[in-house]
Amino acid sequence: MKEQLEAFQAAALDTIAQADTLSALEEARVKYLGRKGAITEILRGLGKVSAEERPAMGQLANVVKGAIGSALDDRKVELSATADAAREESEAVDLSLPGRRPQRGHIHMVNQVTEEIIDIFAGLGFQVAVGPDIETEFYNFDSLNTPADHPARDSHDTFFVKPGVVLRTHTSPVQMRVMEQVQPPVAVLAPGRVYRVDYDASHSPMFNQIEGLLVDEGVTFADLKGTLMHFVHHLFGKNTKVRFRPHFFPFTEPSAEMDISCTVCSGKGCRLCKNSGWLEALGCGMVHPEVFKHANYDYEKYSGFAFGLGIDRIAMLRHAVPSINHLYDNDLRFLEQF
Ligand code: 2NM
Repeated sequence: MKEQLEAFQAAALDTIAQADTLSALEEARVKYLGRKGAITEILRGLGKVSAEERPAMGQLANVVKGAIGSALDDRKVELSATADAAREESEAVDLSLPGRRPQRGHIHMVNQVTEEIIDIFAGLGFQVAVGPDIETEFYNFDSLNTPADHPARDSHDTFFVKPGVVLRTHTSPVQMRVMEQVQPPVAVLAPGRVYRVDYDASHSPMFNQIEGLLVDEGVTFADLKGTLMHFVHHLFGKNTKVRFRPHFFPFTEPSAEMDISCTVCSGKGCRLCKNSGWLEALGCGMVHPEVFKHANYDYEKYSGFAFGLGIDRIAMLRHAVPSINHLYDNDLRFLEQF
């Protein structure tokens, strides 16, 4: 039995020395010292050993067990250290690698154009005013001289929140609210989101508008023209031509639409301007006396001009964007280009 134990120890120590992973080592522990392991098997043979020899054999068995146990412990310490070192190396940070540039956001193209337009009018003394997207029919229509039977007021053109309450179809109600608060002179710009029931390549149910309003004593259509020409020359360049065509709006009289010479062909005729040489830019006019009545302005003393333009259309012209919906789909592959 002594030889058996010695051979057993030698085999165990050899296996332990050769175990090169923690799991191989655990396998060895189970094999030699486990409850169903080889040492148990040998100790069972102790019964057949003579009574004189038994204590010595028992002692030897314990020595062998102890030797294997401490060999296992020592090897475990070694292997753990190796495993730690390997993990440290694989997880090490290479400080010489170039960093990853964090993605940086930027101002949306529509808001960039809004800010440009505001800057131009701010240079003329206009101030920015804002108001709610959800408006009463009174501020959105009635106070702006738009009669109850006007086609723009039906649910085919206007989003109704509930009877008497709409999503504003223009930012004019903002100007109305300003006029209620302050007496002339006023010069305000009202930028913001507006909503209309319309959806195709050139219409989005939500779009952005800027309206302007200037009221004082002696304001004329010549002031309107001069102001808008200054604006166009600064936004599109000094060589841009303008023309005014008579139009109708309920809240201005007279009213006009202003065209600018085509930004692509400078008026020679191209696909963008449908060979006309002109692009529709904005609507404008002299504020209707009925509007001043609602504002409690003395329409004998004061006169004023107002205008409104779609920022999206201008942003599209600027960057040759084929569909307005590109502006609002929030596809970063598109937006990041501007
Ligand atoms: C436009 C065209 C013409 C306009 C009128 C007013 C107000 F409040 F003074 F009555 N604000 N904006 C106006 C006038 C808007 O958009 C095409």
